[in-house]
Amino acid sequence: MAIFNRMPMFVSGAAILAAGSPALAGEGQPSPWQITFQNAATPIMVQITSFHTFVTVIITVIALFVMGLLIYVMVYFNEKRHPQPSRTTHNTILEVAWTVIPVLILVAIAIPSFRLLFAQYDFPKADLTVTATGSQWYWTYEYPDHGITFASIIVQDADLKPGQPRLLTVDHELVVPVNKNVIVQVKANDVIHDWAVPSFGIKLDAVPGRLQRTWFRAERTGMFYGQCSELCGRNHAFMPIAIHVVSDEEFADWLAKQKSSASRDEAGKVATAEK
Ligand SMILES: [Cu+2]
Repeated sequence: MAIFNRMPMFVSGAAILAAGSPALAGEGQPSPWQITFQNAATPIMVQITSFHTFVTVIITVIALFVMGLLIYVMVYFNEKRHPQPSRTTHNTILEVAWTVIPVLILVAIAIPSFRLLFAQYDFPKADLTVTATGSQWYWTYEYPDHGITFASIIVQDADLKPGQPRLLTVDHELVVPVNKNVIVQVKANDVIHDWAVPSFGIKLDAVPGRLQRTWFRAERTGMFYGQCSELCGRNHAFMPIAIHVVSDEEFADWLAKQKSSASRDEAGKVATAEK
């Protein structure tokens, strides 16, 4: 029977749940059996996660309360037990309560909701500005203050090195310093794409002819992955976003290396042009 075939899956799922394995969250990328958000790597994602938990608790309490009322009514006020229905139509206290309490609940949700919204749109002073441009089907990154531009293209399965996640690894990842405010300008060349990085709490449409902005401050070093999140055509699933968060020194080294290779390319072009 199908259900028994699936038993091992249920059992291992339960075992993971019981163990409270960190695999349930995922660090910088999705993980098997993940049921929660990826671990937050920015203050905004910390805020999103706690807002989500807060609202989930409220929803759960309301759902249980309504279910309890329904069961209560079905058990104690069914036709068998109550052949003569009550003729009560108004109860002022009850009516005030079921109006005021939901209003208070909504206000309690609105306050942290707006606080989060303002935090997302309150751009700090930029330590670094990068531009992400979506094209069918890859991202181009630009560091306008450093004159660096490069395309970031998916690595095919056959070319993956050990430890590199499938469908998320790119040839040149976006490199940013840790604990620095990075402003990301997002745009598109052809159709609408979407620059999304779950552990940073970012999901922003890349719209042709329009410059959108978001920001993040990564608080840990490491690799953080995302994917284009707007259906953009045949290879929509194959234009991942990979961000390498590094220390200040590593970032300075990387910048220097990029600049020297860029000037070498320029020199090469000049040399070729002169031939
Ligand atoms: Cu896309």
